[in-house]
Formats: sequence, structure tokens, C-alpha cells
Amino acid sequence: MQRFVDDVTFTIRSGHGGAGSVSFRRERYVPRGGPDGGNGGRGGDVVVRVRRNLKTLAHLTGHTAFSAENGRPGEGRKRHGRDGSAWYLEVPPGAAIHDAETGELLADITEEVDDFVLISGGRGGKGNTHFKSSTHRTPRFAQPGEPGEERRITVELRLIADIGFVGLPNAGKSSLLRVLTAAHPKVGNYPFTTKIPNLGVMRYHDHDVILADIPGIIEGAAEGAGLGHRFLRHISRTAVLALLIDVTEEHPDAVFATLLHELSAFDSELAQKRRIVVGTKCDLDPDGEYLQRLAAACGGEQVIGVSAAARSGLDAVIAQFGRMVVDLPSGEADG
Ligand SMILES: Nc1nc2c(ncn2[C@@H]2O[C@H](COP(=O)(O)OP(=O)(O)OP(=O)(O)O)[C@@H](O)[C@H]2O)c(=O)[nH]1
Ligand SMILES: [Mg+2]
Repeated sequence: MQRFVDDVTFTIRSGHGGAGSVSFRRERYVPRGGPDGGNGGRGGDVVVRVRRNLKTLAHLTGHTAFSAENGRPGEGRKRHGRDGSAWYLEVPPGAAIHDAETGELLADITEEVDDFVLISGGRGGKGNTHFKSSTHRTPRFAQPGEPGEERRITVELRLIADIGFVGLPNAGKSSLLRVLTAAHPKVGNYPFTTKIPNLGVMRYHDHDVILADIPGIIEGAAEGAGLGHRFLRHISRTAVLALLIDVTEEHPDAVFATLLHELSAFDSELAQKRRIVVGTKCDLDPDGEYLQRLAAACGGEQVIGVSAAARSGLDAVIAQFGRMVVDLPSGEADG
């Protein structure tokens, strides 16, 4: 599959250590108390956390920098400053983190691993209490906190779609992608409006489901007709296929057969993938007759109707897509 790469570049900063405190005990009847300045807190780390339910880097876009918290300064009465909290860089498996300036690979996350520190926070400075000795009873100095680190990084992610849209030109694939996701592929009432695949992210509960809209395929696509065949490989790694068929098609059985034929001619495994038939443009089918005819034409397939134009049936499509990809990722008891 072509690599749809998503990448974002931003600066990360770990927290500065808090300064140590210079302070002396002040008590009644003790005119010159000893030093009691506490240590500064540690600066927060930048920690990488791998989260399997993330599929994109959308949560990281639109920011120029992310910072962990600074450590708090120490205070009198030997009170230590609070440590700064970490900032968690949440990434999905498959993400690679590079130094944006040098290109150096800092982390290649292939699977779910435990949290790890990418850059550490600065140490807190020692308070003046620490410097008290028999020869130096009233140190009037403390350590500053150590500075944190700053780094510009690029996080890169190869996206693999979960669901690939397959259908004849004009079936309404791009229109459906537009209403299910924030993607804005071009829609046109002529064939082959879509020339390159579009990806969109659909939310299902707190999961991202990636949908791929590919150019329409026509009879002979697998042998090179139209634009479709070059793009069939884009869906070769998706878990599920959605076969989009215009419910007003006069011969839905022939359309369904063509789609299946092209899929298997391209790669027999494509025809074995889990799939769902989506009847599109149901606004043109107020009585549901066409949808019934489509369901009959597709034999025992799962069929669901939707209208991108009227935005009807979307919840059912989202629920069904989510069920197939998120709830039943390997297809157990599906169908
Ligand atoms: N009535 C109606 N028309 C629709 C609906 N969805 C799409 N259309 C129309 O169908 C035509 C094709 O829509 P697209 O979304 O571009 O179809 P596509 O499958 O992406 O087409 P290609 O990219 O050419 O393969 C456009 O004129 C759309 O306005 C729908 O729900 N109802
Ligand atoms: Mg299109």
C-alpha cells in the first residue's frame, strides 16, 4: 500500500529544575538561626506513551511547542519545591520520532511499549541548608535549578486504512468520506473525480477509524482499465472493504458482480476480506425499495443504506464500521 504519511514537527521542552532556596531560620529568641532553605523540585520529563487506540497525529497538530512543567523553587523551613509534572507525548504504534534538525532517529515505535523518557527535566538546585558545614555555618547561596532540554522533533506516522471504499465511478465514495470524516475530497457528477486516494478519520467512541476513498473501479480495472487498478493496492492491507453501490443502479447484481470480479482478478485475497455493502444515495429511495432490491442482488451480504446528501443513516454506518474494525477486529462472530 502506498504510504500515507502523516507528520508533525514541534518543539518539546522538559522542565527546568526549581532553584534551591536561601533562607534562615527565624524564631523568637533565636536571633541568628541556621540555614533552612529547601531544594528545588525536578523539572518534568517529556515522556513517550504509546496508545493503541490512536491512529493519527491529529492531537499533535496546530501547536508549535509542548512543555513539561518546571520544578518549583525550594522554600524556607527546608521545604522542597514540588517536582514538575511530565508532559506525555502520546503516539500510536507505528510512529517514528526524529530530531527535526539532524534527522536522527530518536525512537521507532513499532509496538506497544512501556512509557519512556525522551528528554529529562533539569535537576532541582540544592537549598542553602545543603551547604552548611562546620566551617560554613551560614551559607548565603543556593544552587540554581538545572535548565531543562529543548528539542525540535518530527513525529511521523504511516497510516494504514482500516476500511477501503470500493465502488464504480460516481457511486458516492468521496461524498460518504466527507460526511463521515473531516476530509474534503472533491465530489463531482462525473466519473473519476477522485484521482488519488483520500484518507479520512472517523471517530468511533474514543477510537480513530481510518477510511480510504479510492478512485472508482470499472470493469477491466484489474487489467488496467480506468484508474482503479493502480489503486486497488491501496486497499490491500485494509481490514475491511466497504462496497459502495448506488441504490438507484438499474442492475445492482451486475454491479456487485463486477466489483467482486475486479477485486478477485486483482488479488484473490481482496475478495476474501471482510466486507459490507453500502447502498448509497438512499435519499433517492424514500420507500426503501431500491435498497431491498440491492440486498436481494447481493445474496447473503450485510447491506446497509445511507445518504450522504441527506445525511441519513450515518449513525448506523458509523456503528457498523466501528463494530467491524474496533469491536471485532479479527471478525469473530461477525456477520
Ligand atoms: N442524491 C444523492 N447524490 C449523491 C449522494 N452522494 C453522492 N451523490 C452525487 O453522486 C455524484 C458522485 O459523487 P462522488 O462522491 O464524487 O462519487 P465517487 O464515488 O467518489 O466518484 P469517483 O471519484 O468519480 O469514483 C455527485 O454528483 C454527488 O453529488 C447522495 O447521498 N445522494
Ligand atoms: Mg471520488
